[in-house]
Amino acid sequence: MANPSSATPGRNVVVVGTQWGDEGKGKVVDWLTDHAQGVVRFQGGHNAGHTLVIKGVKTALQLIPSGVMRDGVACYIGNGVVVDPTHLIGEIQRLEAAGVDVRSRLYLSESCPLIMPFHVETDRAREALRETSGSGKIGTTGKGIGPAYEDKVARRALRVQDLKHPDRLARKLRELVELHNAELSGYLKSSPLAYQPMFDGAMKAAEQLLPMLADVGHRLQRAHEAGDNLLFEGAQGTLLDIDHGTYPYVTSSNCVAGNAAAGSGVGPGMLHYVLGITKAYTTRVGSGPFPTELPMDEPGSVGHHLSTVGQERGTVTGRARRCGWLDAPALKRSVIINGVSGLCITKLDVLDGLPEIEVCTGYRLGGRAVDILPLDADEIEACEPVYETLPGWTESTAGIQHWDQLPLNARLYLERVQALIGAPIDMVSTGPDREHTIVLR
Ligand code: 2SA
Ligand code: MG
Repeated sequence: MANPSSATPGRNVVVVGTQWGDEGKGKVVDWLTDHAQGVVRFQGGHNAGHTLVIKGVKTALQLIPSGVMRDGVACYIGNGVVVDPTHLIGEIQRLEAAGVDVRSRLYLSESCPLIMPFHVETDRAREALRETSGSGKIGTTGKGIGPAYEDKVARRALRVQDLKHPDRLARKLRELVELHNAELSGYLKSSPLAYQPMFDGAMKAAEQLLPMLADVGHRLQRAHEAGDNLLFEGAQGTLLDIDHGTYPYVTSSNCVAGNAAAGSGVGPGMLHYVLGITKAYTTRVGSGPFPTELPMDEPGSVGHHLSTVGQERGTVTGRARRCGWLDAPALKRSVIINGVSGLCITKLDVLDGLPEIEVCTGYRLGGRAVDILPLDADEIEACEPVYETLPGWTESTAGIQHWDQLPLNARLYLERVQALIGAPIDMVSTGPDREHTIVLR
């Protein structure tokens, strides 16, 4: 399928970030949902922040799939997602207050691990310790994501399905509270947390969440057989993937397209097209190597331009995102790992008015030329980017809907990027609204 928005029944699309997150996946998923009957989250948790602008009104989603903003679209939270029950209920209620029906079409996998208050506390206390000990913060979102995935891998996590069985929940929770309190009040020098309020909170959440419990993988299979078009919505980005990212400056899940199957309970044969979302430049929030990073403080500098015009602040934490030029060797790796079928370039309009645009085409590393992002974070840190300079454009690209209407230099920039990365550009986003979209091919 050449076009990600093809309405061929039963054709499913995976949307993944090819950089360090915040590529604009939410907007693209919402736009593609015009042709989809279901949207699936398969990893991450409420560390994600997907900002949608619909008719000028901004909505930020964290845990609920971006398809929720289209009436009647089914929303699935797959087993690969870590769920903070209190947060999920709050997010549902905020959407309901804005007039969006959620409960009748949200399906929550009963296999999702739960994020509990001790995970949040541990996440924050570990970051504080990393800072004071000088080992360096990861810059997590402080939502308990890492510690919750640790419990999953250690085979002791509470899962959504435990909410159905109060006795089992109580037994597992007691053990977990004891374990985590030992770490909290031990070397983390933080306060231990009480069991009872946590148990009561979980039982209260259960009342609200149990009606949405589902066997998500099986439901997706049946929806697929009935001809539904499904969208698998990635969170964070490939360079934050636990295995393939800039480890240890990564999140704790697999963000790559391959996990769309494992994280939702379907077979890989159900994934037909992988859309890689790529910002026309690069941003990163949190610590870790970033070869094309630019200084951002000085008004008039390119870094300042990208940060301010691009409004580069974390949706969840409000942190300023680090900004830099597009990094082709990093994208090349993302294209390979994800098996990208086509790219969607977002936020092109942010480059409007820059006299010159640089693209990183490779690195110098210890006297060698390197044309793909290395795997070792220390080596990435030591990479010196090699740039190619292209002419900018003075015209505004904001809101343009047709390729032919883009300024010539903008088209030349995109064509050069396409050639460097090794994947076709199938879409371009020229603004936050649904209509600000160019479809190619
Ligand atoms: P965590 O909390 O354990 O997942 O953090 C580990 C690293 O992963 C990064 N990370 C993110 N990077 C970009 N965007 C994310 N979502 C929010 C957003 C972030 C925000 O959309 O803006 O509001 O700050 C996201 N989630 C996790 C994180 O910065 C760490 O580097
Ligand atoms: Mg985001």
